[in-house]
Amino acid sequence: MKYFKKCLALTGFILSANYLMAQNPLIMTQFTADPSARVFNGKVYLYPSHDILATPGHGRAGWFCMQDYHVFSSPNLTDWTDHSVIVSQNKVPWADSAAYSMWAPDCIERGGKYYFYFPAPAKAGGARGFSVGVAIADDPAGPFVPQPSPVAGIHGIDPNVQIDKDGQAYIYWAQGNLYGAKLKANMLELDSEPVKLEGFPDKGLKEGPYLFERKGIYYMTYPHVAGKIERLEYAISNNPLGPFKYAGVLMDESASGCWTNHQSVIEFKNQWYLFYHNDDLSPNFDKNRSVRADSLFFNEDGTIRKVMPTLRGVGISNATKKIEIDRFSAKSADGAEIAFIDTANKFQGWKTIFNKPDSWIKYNSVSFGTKKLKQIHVNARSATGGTLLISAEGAPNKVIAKMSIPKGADWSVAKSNMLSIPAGVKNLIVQLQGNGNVEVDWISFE
Ligand code: FUB
Repeated sequence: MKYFKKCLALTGFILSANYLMAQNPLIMTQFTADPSARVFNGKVYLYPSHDILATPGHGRAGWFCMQDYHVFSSPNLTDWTDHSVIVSQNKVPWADSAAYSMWAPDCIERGGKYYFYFPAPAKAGGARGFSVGVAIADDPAGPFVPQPSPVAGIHGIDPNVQIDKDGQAYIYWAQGNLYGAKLKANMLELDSEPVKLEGFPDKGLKEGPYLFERKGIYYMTYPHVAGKIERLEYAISNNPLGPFKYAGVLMDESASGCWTNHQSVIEFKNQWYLFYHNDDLSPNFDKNRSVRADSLFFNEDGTIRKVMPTLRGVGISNATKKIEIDRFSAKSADGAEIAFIDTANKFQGWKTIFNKPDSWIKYNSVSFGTKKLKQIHVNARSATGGTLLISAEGAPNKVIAKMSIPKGADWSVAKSNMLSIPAGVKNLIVQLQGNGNVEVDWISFE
């Protein structure tokens, strides 16, 4: 079964199902990139690209390889449902079904219909380079019906569509620089000549335009190669088509060296979020990326505070679900190392290795709800045997459980009664008591 799941994940053919996922990266069952997040009907919908590994005859080895799109939704930014494939290269009438280049998409609602925009190369005889297609659905999770032809007048990648307060729709795309045009109310045809958007740095590739409006300011966010790899920047305007004024860096180049980044920004339940990607599940090949989310904050003057990427990400973790403490909020400088559980199947995620005396890790925002939870479960193994102290952060920190992990080579779930029972939302600290070597996969409460 493990081998079957691994094959599905590597080839990108994961079956439609509900998956519980949280933290960064958001999706642990397949590679995801170029996230366009949207709020529809009180839920967050995520429309990412779907990276897969090229295989002989299917895509170009060593390059981006994408044959379809999935959509995911979440009511709380913690639990995500995969609604499976919504558009495939071999079901788009005009697209080259052997191109494996279904790059960054977007989706928007108008009049109760959902318009999904995606770039792809056309079949022989069509336009050269990338065109932008549209697929339409009655529900944000599909089914989506691709239109017979791409949008006339657009040659480029990374479509982004926004509808202004007056009802006028705009479409943006990239081709080295950023471009924009008005869209007709049918959302399928341009309603103005495309213009190159002005006000961005002259040098270095710019792509992935994503516009949003807040308090009358239009924020154009975009990845830009200012140095060697992409970082996220933004520019502002009082007009959806500019001219824009460069306003700063939204997120620095990734520490891991992932060459691309790609963003979207939403407000959900009174908090703003930045969705972006990194190469968490494929640190040695940055064309297999994974979507992340972190909170975004504005200054009083409307400028955006630079977003620092975290592993903890966003959302509140339910104490009764598996809490992956390796997606930590903070940790001791020494010890508490993070490593893949199985380097041959990175979709299994990470483990925390407590290998220095009293090393610790902190995981924020765990909801203990109102039900009295009595036991703690820890999936762990230990080469030495050791003891973990689990505390709920407060004043003073309170040890809520003490867990003995027996010496042994195999993973097993250790269970122990709790010493005290926290309520509400707490930050957890897991600490090795004294010496030892203890590896933890996840913890959970029952
Ligand atoms: O995913 C393929 C391309 O990489 C996207 O279209 C760009 O924005 C970059 O993320």
